[in-house]
This record gives sequence, C-alpha cells and structure tokens, in this order.
Amino acid sequence: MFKGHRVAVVVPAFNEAGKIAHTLRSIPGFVDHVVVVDDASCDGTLRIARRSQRRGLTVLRHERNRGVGAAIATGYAAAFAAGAEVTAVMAGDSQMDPADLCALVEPVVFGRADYSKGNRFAWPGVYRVMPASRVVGNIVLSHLTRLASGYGHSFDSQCGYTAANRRALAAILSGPMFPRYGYPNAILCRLGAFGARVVDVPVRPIYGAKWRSGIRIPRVVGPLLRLVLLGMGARLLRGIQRSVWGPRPLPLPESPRS
Ligand SMILES: Nc1nc2c(ncn2[C@@H]2O[C@H](COP(=O)(O)OP(=O)(O)OP(=O)(O)O)[C@@H](O)[C@H]2O)c(=O)[nH]1
Ligand SMILES: [Mg+2]
Repeated sequence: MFKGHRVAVVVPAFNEAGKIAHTLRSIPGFVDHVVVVDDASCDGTLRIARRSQRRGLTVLRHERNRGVGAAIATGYAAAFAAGAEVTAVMAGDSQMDPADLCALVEPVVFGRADYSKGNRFAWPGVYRVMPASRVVGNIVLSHLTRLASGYGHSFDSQCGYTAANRRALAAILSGPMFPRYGYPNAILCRLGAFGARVVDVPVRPIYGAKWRSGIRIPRVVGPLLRLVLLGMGARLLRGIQRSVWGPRPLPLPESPRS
C-alpha cells in the first residue's frame, strides 16, 4: 500500500534470465501486486520468476512472443482485475531505478495526474549515460509524440517507466494495444484523446556495462513513424470536430473493454 492505495507493478520480460531475479528483489515493499508477463522466453526467465518469493507475485506467460506492448497489456488487465488503484510498469531488464517508483506513484495517488511517466532527460547527466542512438531517436520521437498526443509539456516519449490510475488504465485498455515498441507513443495518443492528465517525473537513466537491447532500430522506425503520423491525423480531426460541434472530450471510461 502507498498512502492507503493498492499498488501493482507490471513486469514485461523476454529472455531476462540474467536480470529478472534482481528486478523482482528490487521492487519496493509497498507494492501489493507484482505481475510478471513472460513473453514466451526461451531461456530460464519463467522458471526463475516462478521461484521468486516476492509477496503478491503472479507470473503469466504468453505461449508465443507477442512483443513488449502486448505483454504490458496482459499485465495491465491482470492488475486491473486484482483491484490495483495505481499500476506501474518496470521492465524486467533492471533499467528502471526502484528508488524512482515513489515519485512516479505520488502524483497519481494524490490525484494530480491520471498517468505519470518517467523523463530521463530531466535527470542531470543523462547525456553521459544514454547511448547517442537512443538520445537522437528519443528526441525526434518525443517531438513527434507531443504533436500526436497534445501533451506539449511531456518529453522522453520512449520511457516505459510509468504509473496509471484505474481510469487511465481503462482508457488504455479501451482498444487494442500497440504490440511492440511504439506502445508508449500509442498510449500517450490514446490518453490524449480521452483528455487524461499526464505528468512527467525525472527518473534516472540506467544503461549498465552489460546493457543489451532487443530493439532492432531499422525494424521499428517505419511502424513508429506511421503510428505518430496517424496520431497527428487523428488529433487534427478531433480539433476540426471540436471547432465545428464544440468541445466534447471523450469521458474517461471506468472499466476496460470486455
Ligand atoms: N526485446 C523485447 N523485449 C520484450 C519483449 N516482450 C517483453 N519484453 C521486455 O520489455 C522490456 C524492454 O525491452 P528492451 O528491448 O530492453 O527495450 P527498452 O529497455 O525499452 O529500450 P533500450 O533503451 O534499448 O534498452 C524488457 O524487460 C524486455 O524483457 C519482446 O518481444 N522483445
Ligand atoms: Mg532495455
């Protein structure tokens, strides 16, 4: 519990046998539910996760690999069903500092935001830690995602360290989730359409000496650009609709699509 609120953490994991035990051990004690979603790993991720003694742990498995976005959607649905009031995402590769979790959960618990997300660019020294390819790609995508989502104050669109209340979760789950690497951008576009309140929280970037990534840049660029361009088009259409028929934001749904 965090200030009387039930908190869940979703952990997407694909071939993280070397990191998953450490990730689970490091999740702060105030977290009530931990939902690991093993995305059809072919190493020992599932076995190691199941062996963990973490209180409140549920381990789910995709029978075939569906991508990080799909894994998070599975975890979100389980956390929602378990009654979590705040649901965070911490990747299974230990790249998210557990010390930042309180700062992410706080604005959601105190009702200042429906969705809080990490912003590693607000962390001093980010340019010394984050690889150049990630800095460049992230800056371009952050600007495009601002235009597509309407969250002009938000940056670091690719940061997956987030916390959401139930209404934000229901909005995110109200349609199909973008299954692979564009999922944070797609979530922001969907939340923007519902008028959800989003805040950025500085979080520490972690790229250790053994850092390896599953992102294949040439394979993700096309779908990601298509996603943000479609988001921009949809936002433009909503703007036109509003100027003709007056403001009518979509109400935030109370529960996910059944
Ligand atoms: N690569 C990959 N990761 C997945 C998949 N499904 C779940 N994940 C998990 O998603 C999390 C993020 O994956 P990474 O490939 O490290 O991507 P990232 O951390 O967002 O980006 P980097 O800055 O490149 O490390 C990890 O915990 C993965 O184990 C999948 O199909 N492919
Ligand atoms: Mg990673």
